[in-house]
Amino acid sequence: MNKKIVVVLSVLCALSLTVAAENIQVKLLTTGSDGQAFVFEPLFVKVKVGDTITYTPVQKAGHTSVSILVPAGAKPWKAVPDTEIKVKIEKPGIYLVACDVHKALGMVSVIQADKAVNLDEAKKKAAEVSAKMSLGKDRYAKALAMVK
Ligand SMILES: [Cu+2]
Repeated sequence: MNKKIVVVLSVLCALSLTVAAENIQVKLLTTGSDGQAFVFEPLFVKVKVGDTITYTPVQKAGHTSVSILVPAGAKPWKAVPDTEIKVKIEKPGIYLVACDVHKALGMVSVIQADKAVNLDEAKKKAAEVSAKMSLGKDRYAKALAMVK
């Protein structure tokens, strides 16, 4: 192949990757749209590596998005209470997320980025964390059941 064509194709490829990256919003709510208390909406999000997730505390109650488990090599995060945080997903796998303040009330969420390479580890950790909850004990399991 001609060198110029290779350069043009590489540039087009890089551009299409940039355009394809999405920004997904997850809301932190004291009362969810279905009436459930202390929820992330949606409970489960499937994204691609390179996408960004924005955690927005819509109702203020000290809600804060923190990572409970991230895949190997991914950066953990911890938001300031009642403050939006943008998390760029850079590694494939399962991410377990919780509200630092309302974790015991089952305020949790799960991200799947591309292939669920650490699913077994995530299930184990989710079971440990869920065992200490007083409400919403089944939420991590529900979210992990949506992993494909
Ligand atoms: Cu909260």
